[in-house]
Amino acid sequence: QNTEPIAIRERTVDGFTREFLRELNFGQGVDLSRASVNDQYLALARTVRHYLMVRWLETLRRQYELQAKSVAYLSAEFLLGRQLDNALLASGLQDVVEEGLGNLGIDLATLRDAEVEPGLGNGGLGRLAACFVDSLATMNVPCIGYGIRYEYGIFRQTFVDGWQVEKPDNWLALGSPWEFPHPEAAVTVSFGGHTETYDDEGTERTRWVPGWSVLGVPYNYMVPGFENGRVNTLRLWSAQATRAFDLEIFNAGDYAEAVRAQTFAENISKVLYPEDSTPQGKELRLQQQYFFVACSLANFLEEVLPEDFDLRRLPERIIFQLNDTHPVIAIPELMRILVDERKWNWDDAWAVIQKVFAYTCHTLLPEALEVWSADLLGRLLPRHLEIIYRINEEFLDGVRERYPDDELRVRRMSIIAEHPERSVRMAFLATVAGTKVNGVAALHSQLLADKVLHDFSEYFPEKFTNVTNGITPRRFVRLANPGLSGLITGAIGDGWVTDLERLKELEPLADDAEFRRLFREIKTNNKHRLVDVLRERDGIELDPDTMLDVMVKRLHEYKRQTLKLLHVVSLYERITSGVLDIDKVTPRTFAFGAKAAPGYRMAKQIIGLINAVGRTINEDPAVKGRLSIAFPANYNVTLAETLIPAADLSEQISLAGKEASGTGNMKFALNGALTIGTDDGANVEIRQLVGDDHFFLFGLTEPEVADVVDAGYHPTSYYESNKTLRHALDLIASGKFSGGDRHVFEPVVANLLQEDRFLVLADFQAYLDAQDRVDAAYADTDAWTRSAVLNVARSGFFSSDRSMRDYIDRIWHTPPIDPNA
Ligand code: 26Q
Repeated sequence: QNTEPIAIRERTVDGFTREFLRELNFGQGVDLSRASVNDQYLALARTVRHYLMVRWLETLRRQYELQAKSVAYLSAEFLLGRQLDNALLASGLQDVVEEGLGNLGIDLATLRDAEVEPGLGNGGLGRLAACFVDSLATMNVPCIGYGIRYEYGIFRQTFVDGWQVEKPDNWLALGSPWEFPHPEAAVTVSFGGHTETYDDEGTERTRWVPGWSVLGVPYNYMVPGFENGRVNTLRLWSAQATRAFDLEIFNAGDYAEAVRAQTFAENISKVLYPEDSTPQGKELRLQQQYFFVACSLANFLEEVLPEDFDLRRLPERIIFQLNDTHPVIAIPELMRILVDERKWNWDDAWAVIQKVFAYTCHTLLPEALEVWSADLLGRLLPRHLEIIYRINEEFLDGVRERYPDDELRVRRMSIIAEHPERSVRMAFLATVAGTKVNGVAALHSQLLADKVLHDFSEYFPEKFTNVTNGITPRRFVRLANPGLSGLITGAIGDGWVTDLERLKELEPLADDAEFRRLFREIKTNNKHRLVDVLRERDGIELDPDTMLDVMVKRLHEYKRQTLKLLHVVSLYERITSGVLDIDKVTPRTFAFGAKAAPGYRMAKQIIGLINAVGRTINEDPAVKGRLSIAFPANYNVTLAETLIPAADLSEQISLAGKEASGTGNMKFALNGALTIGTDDGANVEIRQLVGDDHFFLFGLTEPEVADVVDAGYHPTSYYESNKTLRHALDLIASGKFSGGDRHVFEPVVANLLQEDRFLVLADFQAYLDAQDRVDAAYADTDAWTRSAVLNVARSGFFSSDRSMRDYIDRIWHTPPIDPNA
């Protein structure tokens, strides 16, 4: 019997048009004359999805036949961005669709804009996961992304009087055409209860008697490779009440209680936690973590692997990559499955565990390292806590053996912390159990091994490695910057889209005046595109004839948005007080984009201050045409895609040693912005590759920071000795930006003067000096453009395809799949 998927649809304009109208009529139940934009968008998305479907089924079938080793990328966040354009690009349907819709009088751009982006992540870590699965599909590597289908993603940011107000992100309200729910494949996940031991034919075993459970329903998403026919799977889990749970209570006659139970279960995947550091230790967050990890392991072991698979061979078939500590509970979960359910002995199970997990760390801030109280863990996952205790005991036995009479070291390395309360250090657990631990940029991996996990890198030197982050050139260059893409392809062919190092071939063109002219023209066009978007989206009027200086990222003190702001305030203060001749000031637009965690008060204050300074400066005729601030609310992937290609200057100004990598920095460089930045995260590697002459470096280095802090840092001494700094801070403190009210921004000023944890004042003068160098460089348009071209030409290293190759070589050892097999 023929079980081949139905043949691919005709890839012609007529073929497409037929399919599209069919989807509109039969899928949406409307005819073209009455179809809303959303109807048309949904029909188009479903049509495109159908073209990819055969490839998806084919990929799954081939994977089942080959039984090749796969990557399971476990991540609590996948910040995908809009899907339509990427699906069109991957399937090669862009032209056909544009023409077909055009014939029907429909504008593709309008439908594109109808898509609400799935914001299932906070920032860098979630976007990285999305770039990685894109690269793996494009490189023909089998991968399943596993995560959570949050009903509400990252909040929608609005400003009320300049203050951040969060609105729920109801991204599913109009339906999501990209997901495939599979309720029949639901997995039961249990929580709570107690453990007990029993005699199993002479062996003492433990079983977990859970207190309650929920269902995990998988929703599959396509992850299409670029023009290569592979479509991998992203599987996101949604929580539902179990039948048993419901029925039991229904039968007891308590209808209200049954409905309440349902709500309780569904809460687990209700909302993404918007904190991206200083984790709060909330019970629901732990429930989320265990929920998606338990679903994913069960799914892989029971559905993806063949029924009779011998789990002793698991390392031949899978590597579970842990995206930070959020999925680390997978480690005791797999131990529990092997030891309690499959009745393996402990050592055999432990041997397999140590081969199938690898851990990526994304932070250096001590307060961002995840720790769960033993009390909470024991209540929610009693068996897992016991397993963690045993892992720790056996690990510490080894440490004692290697370092006799060093109890201090043993206490430092214990997975269990005792103070301020007994708790589990998830990063330590991941390091002990995993085959590899990696940081996300060279400097970060070095600091990880030397500082954060120093005892561990001494104990397990072979486990520590670096994989520098990357970004997908498909979304962030090819799609986001069609003008530049066309210019590049015209010059060197289109191979760069999947082999980004080929951008090197552009280097000689940096000296070609005509190429530079075209490059500049594209930048200007991108600015005009941004002008249109910001006018429409935010009512912001942006001047396209100014230097566009951009700082977009989550709001965090360590990222130092206040340093950027002090630069702006200082320029304004010096112009208005007559110290600076306005005619000597390069006209600039300072663009900010940043969400603050809702509970992070200082971050919200800083947002209020940026908006307040913006209002004052933008209204002041004294600096009109010279200085302005644009702070569009709700910076997200979609806005990044028009903002980044328009930028001239990229602000990457974190305190050295605090930003693990950064990935925005890479997106800007690849779109021809120059970077002003500290010696931090991946900036270090960007500067090394593009060259010092094409990068504005400033500020303390990481070892210098350590010295300053050790010597006792006193921000007031900088305030007292630097007049420019003093005047800028005094202007804020004077109430100039708060209608004369000196109290409003007092906390921000006081914090900088009294504490300044991230040495903003210490780096202030160096930053101003670097900005003067920026102005001088910008004045020579040709030299600036030359540097911008070289930034593009020399940044091919930052493709996430290269990151994937590094993971494969150093960590995963997944052989490539022969596309003809
Ligand atoms: C943890 C527990 C409870 C609640 C929330 C969290 C949580 C959620 C998200 C903790 C951290 C995050 C996200 C961190 C993140 O995005 N880190 C960034 O990762 C990027 C990719 O590696 C790096 O480029 C950035 O430098 C790093 O800040």
